[in-house]
Amino acid sequence: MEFVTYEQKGQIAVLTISRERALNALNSAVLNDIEEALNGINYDEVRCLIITGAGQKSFVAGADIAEMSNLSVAEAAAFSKKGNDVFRRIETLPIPVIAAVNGFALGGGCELSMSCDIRICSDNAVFGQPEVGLGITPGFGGTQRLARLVSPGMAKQLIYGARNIKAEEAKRIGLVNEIYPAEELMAAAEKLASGIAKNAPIAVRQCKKAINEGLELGMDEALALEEKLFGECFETEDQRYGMAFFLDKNKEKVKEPFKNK
Ligand code: CO8
Repeated sequence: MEFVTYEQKGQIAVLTISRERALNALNSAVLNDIEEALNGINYDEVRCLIITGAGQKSFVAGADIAEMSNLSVAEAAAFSKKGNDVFRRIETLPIPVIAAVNGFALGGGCELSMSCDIRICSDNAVFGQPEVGLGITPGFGGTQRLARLVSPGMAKQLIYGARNIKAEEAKRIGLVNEIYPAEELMAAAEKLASGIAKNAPIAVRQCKKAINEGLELGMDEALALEEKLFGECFETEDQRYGMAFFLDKNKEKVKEPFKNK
């Protein structure tokens, strides 16, 4: 892979978009590389994925404007579909994904971060959907995910106004969970990922499914989905062990790591 590095560190993995000379802008080759890296995840071992950008300045500064500039209607729709397919894949990965946003997250970069389960950022991060200033709409899920993540009114204000916002404002509107000094961001992301990875992996996956799929349903169906996913945790080794450990009165032993994959 020319534009993505993928590194596994025990139960967590870090996917870094690495096209620094263009502030990690997403062209077709970068999207292909992201897809290839996702194909290579070993789910028997990896329990949480972190996505970040190479360098100190940018997470991803958007889809590649040079590549897009001369597209036909059909080609543009196809490029939008390609990005949407890759980001939907990220959104529905069986394991949680953390976006460690280390600088510009504009256009497709903001959209990439929104396909992740959790966003944290550096204090120099900038978020925005500047597309209408370029004569286009957001096309990698921005119109849909921003409206769901913040509120339709706030999403419309940001998208119609093509206004970039800094980390503090992104936190205030609920777009990111936490802000860190740039040099502490990756350590914070790894700590967050490790905190997730130590929990029962089947249960964590079921929670991701319950939240993501439940948000698409009416409340009655969503609760039925929760009941099903809750039920499926039972009789697993992790459920038996997790509850038996809690109930054990003789607790001098150290809690063993959860084993299920
Ligand atoms: N595409 C291509 N190249 C880029 C991009 C980009 N999105 N962003 C930066 N670059 C390149 C620059 O052209 C420059 O290259 P070079 O050195 O060869 O001139 C290099 O990266 C460094 O950039 P700057 O010199 O501009 O750096 P600055 O620090 O001055 O500015 C900014 C940084 C503010 C981030 C500025 O680069 C910028 O505004 N970039 C564009 C941001 C943007 O508008 N992003 C949205 C793009 S549209 C989009 O993402 C739509 C997604 C949906 C697509 C749907 C498919 C049809």
